[in-house]
Amino acid sequence: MLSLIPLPAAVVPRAGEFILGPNSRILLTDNAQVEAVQVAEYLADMLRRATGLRLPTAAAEQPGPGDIVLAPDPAITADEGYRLRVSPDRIEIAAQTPRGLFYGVQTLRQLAPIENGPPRPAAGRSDGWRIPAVDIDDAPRFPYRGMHLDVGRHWFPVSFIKKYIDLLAAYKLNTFHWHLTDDQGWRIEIKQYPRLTSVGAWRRETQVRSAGDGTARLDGTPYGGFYTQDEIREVVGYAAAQFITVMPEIELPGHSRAALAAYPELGCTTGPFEVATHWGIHDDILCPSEATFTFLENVLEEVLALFPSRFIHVGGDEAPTRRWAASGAVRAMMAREGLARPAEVHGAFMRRMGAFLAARGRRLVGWDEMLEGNPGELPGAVVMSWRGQDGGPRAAQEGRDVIMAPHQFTYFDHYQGPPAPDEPFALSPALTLEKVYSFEPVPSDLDGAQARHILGAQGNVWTEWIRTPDDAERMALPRMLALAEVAWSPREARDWASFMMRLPRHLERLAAWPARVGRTSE
Ligand code: TNX
Repeated sequence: MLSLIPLPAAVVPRAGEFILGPNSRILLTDNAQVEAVQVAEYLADMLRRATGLRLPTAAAEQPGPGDIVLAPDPAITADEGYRLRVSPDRIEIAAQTPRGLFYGVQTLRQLAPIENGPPRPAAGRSDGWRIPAVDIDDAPRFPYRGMHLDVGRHWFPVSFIKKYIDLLAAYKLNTFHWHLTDDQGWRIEIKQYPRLTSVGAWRRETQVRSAGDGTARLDGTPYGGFYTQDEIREVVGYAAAQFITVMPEIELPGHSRAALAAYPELGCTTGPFEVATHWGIHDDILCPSEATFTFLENVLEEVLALFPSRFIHVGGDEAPTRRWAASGAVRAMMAREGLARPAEVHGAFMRRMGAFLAARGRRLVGWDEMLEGNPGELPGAVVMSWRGQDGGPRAAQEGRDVIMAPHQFTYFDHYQGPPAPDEPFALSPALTLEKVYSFEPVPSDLDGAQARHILGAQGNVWTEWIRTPDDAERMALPRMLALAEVAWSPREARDWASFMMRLPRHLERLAAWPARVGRTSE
């Protein structure tokens, strides 16, 4: 059995095996695109880590025995699809796009020895590493396959962000949803508003709980951190080299206490506001004034310059309307704009931001609460469905595109099973690996046309109770692998027993995972 995760669309084992040895080469066609050359170099780097062999990359020569050939093939129509042929004679990876080649390389990687694993003689033989012959034809089920990380509640170093991106790439996920702002911290440098990070990135202390403990207390220790624009660019470039889009999230109008602490004039009251030290839902949110809209548009201009992603997430979740309802200015705005309920002010936020983004060729993404404020048409907007499984189907029925991230199946801040005695506090009920694996992103009540609005699925890692990179990994893994298979593999091919048979090899691989695997400028 080949331990491939996510399971490819079609796998046909063949007789024999390919031998990778010191004379193997990685060959590209003469006119290969720059990105394809980079994929070849990535493969060479990976095989070096796995076997110690330094294989040359060369432009198309006649492939000889033991060579690996990366070839363009316009007949492979799926943008992310590829064909992998391992025969005793050679390995061939074909795709229409460099992205497809990259996924073929990721599949080959799972057939090769573990990188930085325990030293292995070449499968016990002196003449090379053996890779079983196989024909694989593969393409993803969904175009959007995401993992989220909340760096607002806790900040994670760039080195870990890169490792996270490496992990996503290894499992053919293609979007990193970077949750950059929240009540408890603003984590992205914005040149026009320096107080967002000089003030908004720091909190006085943090609400904590001991392992398994229900009682919360404040730890009395100042906490903070942020990413400079140079660091952001570095991460975006690092991800792009692995065909991962970084989708930033700037939370509005709620989850914005850090922004209010920095610029109190954006609130509906005079505050005072403080970067939050407690978790949960906070009443102080952005006030729908021209000053706020100008601020948000200026912030987003800088964000757009940093992130080429078509999708830009603007939050929209958990925004209580209490402050709006009590504000004379907001009531006057509602009368002026014909908004019946304070909730519709939320729709006004979404319309304004949606139009701003659309005019710049981007698409607004919002949590499913965005549907409740009568946002109207919102051309191009995408709903991220998290509160159960109703928001998604409703949005799809309204003709909106949807990303499914229902908390019952994709919230990796919940325990994975009965907590170990010393395990850091996490949310209940437990979300087991099997439950993640059972997740079906396309709700059963959608017809074919509606189902095409389901762009894909995402796993979310909220970090109120996740303080360190080790903890984030422990929570994300191995559930991320189940999610990856849900988002990539054909529905009919999914099989829990088979997944469990394939998993141990990956646990071994993950245990040996180097701090950073991908290529980097550092
Ligand atoms: C709800 S999911 C939130 C987050 C919390 C999470 C905890 C969503 C859009 N909002 O702010 O971190 O629950 O699971």
